[in-house]
Amino acid sequence: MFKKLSLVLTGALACASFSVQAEDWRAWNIHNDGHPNTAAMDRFSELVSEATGGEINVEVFHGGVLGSQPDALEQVRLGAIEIGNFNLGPIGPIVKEANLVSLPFIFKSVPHMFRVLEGEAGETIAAAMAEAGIKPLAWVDAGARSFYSQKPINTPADVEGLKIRVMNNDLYTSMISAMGGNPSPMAFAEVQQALKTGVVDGAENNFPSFKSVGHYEVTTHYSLSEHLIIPECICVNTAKFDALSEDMQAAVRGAAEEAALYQRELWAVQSGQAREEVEAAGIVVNEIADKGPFQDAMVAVYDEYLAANPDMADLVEMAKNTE
Ligand code: BDP
Repeated sequence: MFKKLSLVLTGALACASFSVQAEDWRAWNIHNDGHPNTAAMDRFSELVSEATGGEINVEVFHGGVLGSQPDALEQVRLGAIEIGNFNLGPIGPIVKEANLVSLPFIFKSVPHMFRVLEGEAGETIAAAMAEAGIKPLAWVDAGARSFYSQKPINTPADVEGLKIRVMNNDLYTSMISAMGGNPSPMAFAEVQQALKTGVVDGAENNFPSFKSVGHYEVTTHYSLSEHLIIPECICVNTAKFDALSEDMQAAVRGAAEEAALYQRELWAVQSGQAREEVEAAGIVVNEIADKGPFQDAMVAVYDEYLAANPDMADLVEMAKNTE
C-alpha cells in the first residue's frame, strides 16, 4: 500500500516537475527551404520533442531571421538563442582551435575531415568550443567550397584582381590575398545582391548553398577548387545544456546525432542534385586538373598563420597525420 502510494506520489511529482521544467528553445538556421540543413533542423526539433517527452521544445527559425551568423554565434554564447546549425568558419575568430578547419586544403576529403573530427583533434576543438559557450553536439557535412564567378578559375592567377566575398575569418582574407585577389568579408544574406551588382566579382561555397540562395543566377562559372572543407555543427549554449539532467542531456545529444546522420544522408543526395540543377540552369562547372598551384599559394598562409599561432601546430600535425 505504502509502496503504491509512494509510486503515485512519485508519478505526481514527476508530472509536476515535468510541467515546471518544460523549456522552449530557439534554434538558428541560416538556410531556407530546399536546403538539406533546413530539413535536418526540422527533424532535430521533432526528435528533441519525442526524446524529451515534450520537456524541451525547439522552434527553428530558418533563413537567418534571428541574425547573421557572427551575431547568432554571440547570441548563443550569451544564451539569447539556445541552439543552432553553425559553420565552423565564423567560429574561428571566437575559438582559435576551430580554425584548424579553416586552413585551406587541410583535409584530403570530407571523410578525412570527419575522421579528424572523430579523433583527438576533434575532441580538442569541441572542448574549446564548449569552453567558449558554443558546445557542439554533432558534426554536420558541408561538402567542399569552390569558387564561382563570371569566368572560369583554373589557377590562382585567375583570382588575381578579383574581389571575392568570403566568410568572416582572417584566414579567408589571407587565402584570397595570397592569390592576388581582393577579399571581401560579408554576411551570407548580402552576397547575392553583391554578385548581381558587381560589388564583388565572385564568391565561394558548396553546391547546395550556391543554389539555394540564387548565387548561380548571378554568376556563370563554378570552378572545382575545393579549397576548403569546413564542417558544421549542431551547437548549443554550453550552460543551458550543462544545466539539464543527465537524461535530458542524453536525449538532446541523441536527437542531434540522429539529425546529423540524417543531414549527411540528405547532403550526399542533394549536393549532387544541386550541381545538376545549376548546370541545367546554365552554370559551367569546370574541373581543375591540377590543384597544386593553389596549394603552393597557400604555403604563405600557413607560414604566416603558424608564426602568429605556434600553439596551433600540434592540431595541424594531428590533422595531417590522420589517415
Ligand atoms: C554555407 C554555410 C553557412 C554559411 C554560408 C556562407 O552552410 O553556414 O553562412 O555558407 O558562406 O555553406 O556564409
